[in-house]
Amino acid sequence: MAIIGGGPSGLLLSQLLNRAGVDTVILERSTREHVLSRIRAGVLESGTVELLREAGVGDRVELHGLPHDGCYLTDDDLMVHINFKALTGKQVMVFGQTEVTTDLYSAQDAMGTMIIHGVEDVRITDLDQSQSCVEFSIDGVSKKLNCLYVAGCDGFHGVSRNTIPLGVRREYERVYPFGWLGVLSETPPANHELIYANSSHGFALASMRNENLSRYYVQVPTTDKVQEWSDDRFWSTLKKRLPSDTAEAMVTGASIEKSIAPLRSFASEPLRWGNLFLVGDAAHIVPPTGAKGLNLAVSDVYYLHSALIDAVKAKRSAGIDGYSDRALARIWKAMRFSWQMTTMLHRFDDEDSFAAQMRKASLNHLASSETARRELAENYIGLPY
Ligand code: RFL
Ligand code: PHB
Repeated sequence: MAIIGGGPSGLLLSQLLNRAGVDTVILERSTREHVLSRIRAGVLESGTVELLREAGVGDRVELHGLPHDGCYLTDDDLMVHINFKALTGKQVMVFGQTEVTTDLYSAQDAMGTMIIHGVEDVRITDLDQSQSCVEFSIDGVSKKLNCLYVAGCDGFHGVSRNTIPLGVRREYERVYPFGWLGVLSETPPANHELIYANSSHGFALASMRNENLSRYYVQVPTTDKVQEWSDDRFWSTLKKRLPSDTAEAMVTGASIEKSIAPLRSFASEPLRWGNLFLVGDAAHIVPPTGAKGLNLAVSDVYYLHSALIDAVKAKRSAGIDGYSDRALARIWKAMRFSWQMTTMLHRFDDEDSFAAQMRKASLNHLASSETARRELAENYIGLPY
């Protein structure tokens, strides 16, 4: 198997395949240091944690992950508690994507998997033949890799998706008119559970990595540049958006990372074309408001790894034939949830006064209806595979 992309999807898929005796080669454009320095997801569904365990990389999540029983959605000083544990019996785990990726690289090294960093000009060919081919160059030298199947795990800006002819591909997209400015700081978290805050000033999120490492986000215009955001400006903006008690008590400090991510919903269908399978961000993007991106990449891997093992080891094709439809059914539900959370919690620049009232009403409804809270909790902790 050729796996394009050494992010979480590519690494996890490779790890699960290797454990079942299927050989893989991973082709990654960036250096390992670069992949490991990208601060991204922080919330893992229990299904994600279970699959990491099955892949033999569950020890550190278990030891250092922070199990969360709930989270808060707020509207100025109104705080609505969503008690996942009471409403669904499940929890989520707060554990950084960088940690997951670190563990996967170590496990893959121990397996002796060939991971080639710094690949350029990747081209996938012969997808309709019994053997396919991936051409690439490394240090200016052209190489060719023959394989049975190709997994496109190369993220939103990768090459795999565009290998599928335009006439076959259907794409769905919504680009939101704002981004998230994220800050990592060595300070204790503002609250013991995550706070998703709606306010008249815009959205903010208070998250964390551990008891002395906080992760915060504020909604910003897509045109903003990181250099325009001093630490002081960031903290004062964040404080205006969080409930006043939390803002007053929170500890601030120097940022150790600061970046802006645009928000979009995107899906490309189908996920399979000949011997090529798309996985994770290569096929779909959700706005981070529902904490679903990495978890969706993992559920794709869940469906695909067993299907590929069946195809390679037992020559049974039912699994790979059904992969696209099976994965997309779950993907669209997570797309809906992420879009709904985003719409409910963000201020749109050109919005009318009615829109702000709708957001307030949604939060008031959540505050008064256990049914509404359960619906949110069921989606947040992760729909069944
Ligand atoms: P990745 O992580 O983008 O990895 C793809 C890899 O492919 C490489 N690549 C290529 N390699 C070879 N040839 C090419 N032509 C290539 N083109 C690209 C890239 O260098 C890269 O290493 O995709 P993957 O593996 O599918 O993983 C997806 C997740 O990274 C992503 O969905 C999450 O980070 C999204 N996300 C969140 N997800 C959650 O489940 N919970 C969260 O709390 C959460 N928070 C977030 C997030 C994403 C964020 N940003 C920055 C968009 C918070 C933020 C701010
Ligand atoms: C994070 O901690 O980075 C994080 C948490 C929850 C989200 C998005 C990002 O919904």
